Amino acid sequence: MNKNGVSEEDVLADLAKIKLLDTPYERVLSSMCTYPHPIAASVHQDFLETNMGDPGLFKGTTILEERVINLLGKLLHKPDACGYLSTGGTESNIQAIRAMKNCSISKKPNVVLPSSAHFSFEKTGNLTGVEMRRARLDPDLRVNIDSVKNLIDENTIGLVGIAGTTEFGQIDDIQQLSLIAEENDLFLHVDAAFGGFVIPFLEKHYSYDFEVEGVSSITIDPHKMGLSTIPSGGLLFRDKSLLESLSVHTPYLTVKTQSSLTGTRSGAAVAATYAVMMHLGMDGYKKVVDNCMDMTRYLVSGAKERGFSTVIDPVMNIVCLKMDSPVELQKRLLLEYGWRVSVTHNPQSLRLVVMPHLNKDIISEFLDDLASLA
Ligand code: 0PR
Repeated sequence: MNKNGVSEEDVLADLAKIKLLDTPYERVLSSMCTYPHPIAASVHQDFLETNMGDPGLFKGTTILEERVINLLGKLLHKPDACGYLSTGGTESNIQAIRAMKNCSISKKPNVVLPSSAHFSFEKTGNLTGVEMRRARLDPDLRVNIDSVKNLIDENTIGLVGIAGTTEFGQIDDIQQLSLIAEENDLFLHVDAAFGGFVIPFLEKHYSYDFEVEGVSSITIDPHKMGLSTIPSGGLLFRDKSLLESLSVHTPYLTVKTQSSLTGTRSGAAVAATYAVMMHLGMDGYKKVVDNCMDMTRYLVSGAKERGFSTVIDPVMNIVCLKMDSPVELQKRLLLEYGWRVSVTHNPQSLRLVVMPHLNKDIISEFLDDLASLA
C-alpha cells in the first residue's frame, strides 16, 4: 500500500479501466451466473455491513434469512424445512455430506453419487474424509440405478442425486434414488444448485424435491438462476437433526451456536435474495425460465439448421452440441469472435448455458460465428 492514499477519482478511473478486462455477460455462454436483478443489486448495497455470522447484532437481517429459508422451503414443497444461506453450491454440498457423516456411526463412511456430480464433491470428499463413490450414467446421462445399488455397502451413509447436472442439465431419477435410500436407511442429498430455480417453472413436472419422501437435504443457489447477488447459496434440510449436527459452540457471540461453514457471512446477499424472491414471485421466475427455454429452443433449432446435433434433448436451459474436437472450436470462438463457451469431455461436446443475459439476436450472431468455424 502507498503511504499516501490515492484520490477517489483516480481509484475509480483505475477500476473502470481494469473492469474492461472482464468479459461482458453478453458474450458469455459458459456461465451459470448472470447479472443480478436490479432490486437484488440495490438491496445488496443497502445491507453491506450486515454479518450473519453474529446474528444477534443483526436481528432484522436474521428475520430476512428465516423468511428466505421459508420461501425456498415452499418452492421445494416443504415450508418448514430448516437451513441457511451459504456462499454457494460448493459450501452447501460440503455441509450436506458433513451432516450425513455427523449423523452416522460408520468409521469409513462412503457416499454414492453420479459420475456427473459437480467437482465440489471432490473437495467435499477431501475435506470430510467421506469416500465419494461415483456411479456410472445411462445413455441419457442420468445416473444408472443398478450402478448406484451395486456401490452401496455397509459403510454407505448416503446417496446424492443431481437435479440439473452442471454439464448437461439432466435430472436424475430422484424417486428411484429415494426408494433405494429408504430401503437401505440412507440419507439422500439432492444437488439442485442450478436446477432449483429452473425445474419448478418448466412445462413438465419433475418430482425431485422434498415432495419425494426420501430426500433429506437440498442445495439450491439463488446466485445462479435465482438472479440474486453472489454469494447466495441455499442449503435446506428436511429434519432439524441434520442441521444441528453441524453446530459448534460460539462462546463469545450473541448466539450460542453456529451451523454454517463460514463464520462471517454476507447479510447483504441474504437481503438481496429476499428482495428478488419477493419481487418476482412464482410468476416472475416463470417468465424468466420461459424466456430461457424459448431461447434454448431457438438455439437448438438454429444449430440443427446449421448441421449440428445435440447430445440430449435439452431438459433445461443448457445445450450441448456434439463435436469431435470441441476444445479447438472453443479456442477459435474466443480468439476470433470473443465468445466464451465451455466443453464437456464425456461425451465430447460444446456446452452452452442459456442464461437471462442472452437474447435471440445474440444467439443468432453466435450461431453464424459458430457455423463459420465448424
Ligand atoms: N452443484 C452444481 C450442480 C453446480 O452446477 C455448481 C456450480 C455447484 C454445485 C457449485 O456451486 P458454486 O460454484 O456456487 O459453489 N456450477 C458452475 C460450474 O462450476 C458454476 C459456474 C458459475 C461456473 C459461473 C462458471 C461460471 O462462470 O461450472
